[in-house]
Amino acid sequence: MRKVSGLIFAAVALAIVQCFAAGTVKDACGLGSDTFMTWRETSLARRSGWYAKAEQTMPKLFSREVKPVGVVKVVQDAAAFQGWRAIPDGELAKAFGRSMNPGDSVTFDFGEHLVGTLAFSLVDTKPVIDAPVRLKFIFAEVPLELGEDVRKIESLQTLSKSWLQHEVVTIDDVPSEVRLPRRYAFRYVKIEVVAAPVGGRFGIDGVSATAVTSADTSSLRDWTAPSLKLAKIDEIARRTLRDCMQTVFEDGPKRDRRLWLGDLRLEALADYETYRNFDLVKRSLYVLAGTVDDDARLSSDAYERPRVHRGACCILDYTALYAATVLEYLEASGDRETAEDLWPVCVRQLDFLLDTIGEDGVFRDNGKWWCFIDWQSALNRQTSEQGALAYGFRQTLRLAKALGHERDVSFLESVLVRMEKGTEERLWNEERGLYVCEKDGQFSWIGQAWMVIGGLAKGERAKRCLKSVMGDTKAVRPVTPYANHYFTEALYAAGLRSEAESHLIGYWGRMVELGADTFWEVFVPGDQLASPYQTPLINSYCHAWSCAPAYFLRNEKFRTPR
Ligand code: RAM
Repeated sequence: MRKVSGLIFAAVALAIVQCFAAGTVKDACGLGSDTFMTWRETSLARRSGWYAKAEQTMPKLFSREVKPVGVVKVVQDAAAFQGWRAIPDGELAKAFGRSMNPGDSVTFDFGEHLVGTLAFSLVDTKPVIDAPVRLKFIFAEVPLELGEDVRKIESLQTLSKSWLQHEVVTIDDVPSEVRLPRRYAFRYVKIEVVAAPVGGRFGIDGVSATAVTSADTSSLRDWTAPSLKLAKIDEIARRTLRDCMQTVFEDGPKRDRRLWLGDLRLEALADYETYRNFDLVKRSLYVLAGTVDDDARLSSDAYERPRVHRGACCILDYTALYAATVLEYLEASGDRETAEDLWPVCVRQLDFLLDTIGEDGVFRDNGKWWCFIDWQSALNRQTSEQGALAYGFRQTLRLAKALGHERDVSFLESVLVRMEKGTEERLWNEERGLYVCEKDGQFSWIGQAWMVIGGLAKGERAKRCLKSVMGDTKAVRPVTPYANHYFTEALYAAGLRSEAESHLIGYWGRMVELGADTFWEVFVPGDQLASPYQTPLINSYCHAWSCAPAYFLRNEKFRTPR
């Protein structure tokens, strides 16, 4: 026993020495106490406990049958989103039961984005069926996925081409009823005859989709939109959220079809204003808690199948948002028991987060993390991470207060004071009136936004940095609705309400004008083919982190007095 405590003492001493050597603020924080020493021994039990709780809150999936509303073809059109437009292609009724031959195709339009499975029947139009029918399916969220030549991406190096929703199926029996086993995210389905009995002997009939979601649309909160434009933005935001709500909050039902911490936070905020499925938030928080490794480090993504397990990504700015997400869940649902249960996870993340803040109170990339913030490749993330971490610490303090655990994390108050000082001394540029990164002097929209959200820029200073960045053509601009969400939030937080609403309408409203059924993963107004994955074919067009308007438009605290 004495030997064990001696070892523990030595380990604590070593950890403290390492903290000092690293020159981070962590040394001043008193972390590394009992909780840390007992974590390793108990982590397996904790993980399985959290996964078990996640299983207990498995949501019910609501399903509905959806029939196609038309038959379309896609044509190139420079004025259309990404240069492709879907136009009517004959009568829907005539597409059913029509004799088909190899090379023939038909594209059904379901009229709106949905997530689910496809069923159809094959009928015989002539005797005798002497060979199987081989069909190719392309499921598409946007017309580009039907028009663009996929051979162009043969050598894709980023994500797998298996994310393309393409399928080849061989059916031996005609007539027969067929349901494809995989779940797809789509508005359009193109069916092409690859091979079939010679002489037009079969046709396709009875096409229908079973759409699934864990959003109970009958529980949607009432809200009266102040204008038709805002009603439309809200409708599309809600549909985006609905289709991402499955057995966890997915990021995109087309791709990656999994739980991501950063996406979860924004989905949960929109959910509280709309469908109010608190259990889905609870389950998602528990799934993520279950991903902690033996050092208690959360994963930023989690897979549900074939069994729940952690993903490969640790995103610093996502980790900083875990406590905030727990706090918001507590405030929305009143479920104190869950927040209490997850409190140790929140505290242990501080151990890693604080490691990235220097003694001077400034964030520096220590190479141990994926610093994400946005898909903008030109972005220097220093100012953004500085603000995001400060926000994470503030929300951890607020959560501690709500749960009566202030003493566990009281050191965060002085960390924040140090960060405020460091920000002022090292990152503020008086001449430009905004925050810049140390190495290259870069300044970005999202960097200012996080400074405001993190409470490092307050009052007039907050207004000034946001206005300065919007007025400077050299500023690095965000490329995702995720970063645009936080920019909008910062405008509201700084009291720039009409600018916030204009930004929201300008950005999400532009997607509406371009025909969005659901809001997209990436949207750069001047570059509709922008993609972090080398090709917009792999982009997701119903993406969790884009559902923010439902939160901003419906939540009382953002309401612009008219
Ligand atoms: C992509 C997805 C997801 C996001 C991560 C960082 O894989 O778009 O939504 O959270 O990146």
